[in-house]
Amino acid sequence: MDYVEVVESLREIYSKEITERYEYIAERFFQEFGVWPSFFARAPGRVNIIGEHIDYSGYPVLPMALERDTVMAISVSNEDCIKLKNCQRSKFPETTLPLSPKMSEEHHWSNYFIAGYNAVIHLFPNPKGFYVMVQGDLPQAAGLSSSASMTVCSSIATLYANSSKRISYKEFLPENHPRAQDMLADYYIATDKITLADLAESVTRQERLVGIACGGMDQAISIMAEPGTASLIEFNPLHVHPVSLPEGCTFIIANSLTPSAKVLTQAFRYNKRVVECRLAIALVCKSQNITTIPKTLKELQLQCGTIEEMIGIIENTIPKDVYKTNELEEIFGCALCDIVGDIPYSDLVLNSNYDYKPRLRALHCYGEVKRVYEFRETCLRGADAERLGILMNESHESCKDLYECSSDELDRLTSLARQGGALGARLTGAGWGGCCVCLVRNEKVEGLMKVLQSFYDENPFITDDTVMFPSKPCRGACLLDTK
Ligand code: NG1
Ligand code: MG
Repeated sequence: MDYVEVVESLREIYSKEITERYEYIAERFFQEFGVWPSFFARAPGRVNIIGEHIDYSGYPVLPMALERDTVMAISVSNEDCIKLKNCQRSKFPETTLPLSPKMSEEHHWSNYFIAGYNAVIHLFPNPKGFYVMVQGDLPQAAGLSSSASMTVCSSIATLYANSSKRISYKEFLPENHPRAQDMLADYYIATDKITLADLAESVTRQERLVGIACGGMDQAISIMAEPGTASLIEFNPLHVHPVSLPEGCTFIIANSLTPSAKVLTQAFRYNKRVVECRLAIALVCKSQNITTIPKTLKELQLQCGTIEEMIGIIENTIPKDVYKTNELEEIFGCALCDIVGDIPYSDLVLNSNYDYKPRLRALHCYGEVKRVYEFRETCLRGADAERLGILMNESHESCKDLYECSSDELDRLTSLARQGGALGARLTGAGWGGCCVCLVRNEKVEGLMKVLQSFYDENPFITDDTVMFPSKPCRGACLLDTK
């Protein structure tokens, strides 16, 4: 495959800016490896519009994919290894991986590459070596899923590098098909080796090995997003339903500039939330004499009643806000690890925490589920943007007070946004820092951005457009190839 051909066809269909980015990555590839890349893979980050911290409880979420993404340039080699480099080499040092790589115990960026690689490599008995140059334009630890965009990108790059078939978008989509523009190879991925839903689930399982007992929202939206719409994502089984966003409105993403370190800080707070949800389930089971403890709040609800009824059940059966480890062990008559031991990293959580808040966490989840459904219904009816804004504000309050995953900066930024004309504003992603998302009428975008700018004026070093930008729903991951 000829790189010049790739770039020429990119020029035909992409804007100058996008083409220049790919050319830059290809040139860096050539400098480092002495050959040109034969194809590119890209996978987007996402912004979650509503439905926070409920994917791992089995409930639907409503994100959209971003234009910002991770891009990989690839060329298959004759070597028995993967040579992995990043355009930002000081931040992401290069490494060489064997064809059956294991994640390193230390936090290294290549673990995310390995997660995506290992999600698909079992499909190929004789894996091939290849060269990879990575470049991404998503801020890290900002709640925009830079991690999933990396794992997804490496999974489709690995699939394609190892597949013997080469395909061209021109061959399998009629020229005037809207998706022909994307030079998609995902039709191939879907029909030949693995379905997109199985791919998303496999990447999620692997990403958990990096240190987080995460749900599957980020990987699913990065793979399955359709251009122009947000998605309602349901789990078990995975289903993605397009959701049209209100016309005449824009979503603005604004970074609180405090990184959201979910794995390493404050007693593994993300994983702690997963544990607390399970403790809520177990407390309800105890009081209702249910002997087999379901794994998710959704499975519990399916046994006990409607979402509305669940809120009452939680309020009645989990009377206190805070429980100590020994209190819980007394109630259950066993060690906590017997209740939560199957949750990844629960041992680390249990070793460093003595207070748990199962009631508040479960109340957030059931309340948030109601908001997700209402948000979607409102969009289906042609969208009452004001109501959507209220739901987003309520979601933020619930994340702040019940789930305790906001931060002072996020609270300040979201209230500034509301003062500045946003219909609604809320943290997005795991929280504890990172970005917020604001819904605003188009005619008020400029005014809102001016008001939000005052948050950044306090920090004279911030000039780039990664801190605040409008976002449109973009398509999911794809491969770019021309042969
Ligand atoms: P972030 O931290 O935004 O990538 C995390 C989880 C999601 C979901 C959200 C909270 C990962 C990879 N993803 O997203 O599954 O639970 O938090 O809604 O950790
Ligand atoms: Mg992430």
